Amino acid sequence: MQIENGKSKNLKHWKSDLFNKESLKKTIGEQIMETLSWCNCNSYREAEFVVIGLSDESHSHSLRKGTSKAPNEIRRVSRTRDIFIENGIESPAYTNAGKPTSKIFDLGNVSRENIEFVYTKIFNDGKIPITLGGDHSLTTPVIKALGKKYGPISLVYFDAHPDFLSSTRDFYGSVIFDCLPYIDPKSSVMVGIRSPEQEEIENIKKYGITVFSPSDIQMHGIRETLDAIVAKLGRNIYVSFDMDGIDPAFAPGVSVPVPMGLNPVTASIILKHVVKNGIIGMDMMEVCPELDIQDMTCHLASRLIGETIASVKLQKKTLPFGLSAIQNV
Ligand SMILES: [Mn+2]
Repeated sequence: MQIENGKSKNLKHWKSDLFNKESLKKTIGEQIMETLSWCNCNSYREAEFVVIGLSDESHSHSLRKGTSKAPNEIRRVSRTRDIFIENGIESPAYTNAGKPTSKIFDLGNVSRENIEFVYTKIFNDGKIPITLGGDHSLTTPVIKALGKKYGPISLVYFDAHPDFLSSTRDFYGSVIFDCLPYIDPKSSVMVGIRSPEQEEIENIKKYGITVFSPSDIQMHGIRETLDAIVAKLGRNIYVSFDMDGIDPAFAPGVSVPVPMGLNPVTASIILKHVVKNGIIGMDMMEVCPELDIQDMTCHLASRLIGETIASVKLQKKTLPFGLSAIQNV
């Protein structure tokens, strides 16, 4: 196995005594200029969440290219928009869910062929991976690695498209079908779906995944939607977030935009609600920085990740009046 920047290192030499920022990056992760703004520790060993960039789009069929640049761009935008400098001192901008109090470490970027090794390692070390994609097909090897360890996964899939084709495999349109051996469809949900193909509708019915379209959510309201989603979910929750689930008015920088999508507040409320009792991992996929407008999609991706991480351990927090209403959604 080779690392992405061309240095030929065998990952089996990734020993636990190398788990500090510099040596770990030399050993496994591609050197990156900046870490995600939410990252607050320099050591893999003490981290509870591990941010990993997957800067690959080789299994996308989209005419709009550029998702491989998203991990580094989301990091860069996150640091310019979510950290303020006051008198030379960095001041992080908190989320609606408060200050992320967990230990978060940015590992850098990892190549597609090293996904299984890296995610299995992260699992074995009891840490939670937060992935920056990349095209959505990269979710498949991540879910495979985690599913082999955890058993069937309860998947929460934010997307405009079901990604449930079975006639073509191993690409960004067949993620759900490719992951079927590792997920429990009956306890999995799709949120934001509004552009399915006939074959995908048949697969959704056949395997019994519950779908919440943006119209469903608007018609039934957010509280009823939250109850319906939670009623479906099981253990081992994994959140996969395709930024095209959000309306292109808010997230234009994606590879396959579809109008009439989720608004960011709705998406963040659902996110916060489904992750609050714990997740086994999360990914943020399909951002296309070159097609973005004033970095708004990259910034939103960063904020949704921040909301998620800050929400996972909300139970112990006391928040100021006003924010607590958000906490208790
Ligand atoms: Mn997708």
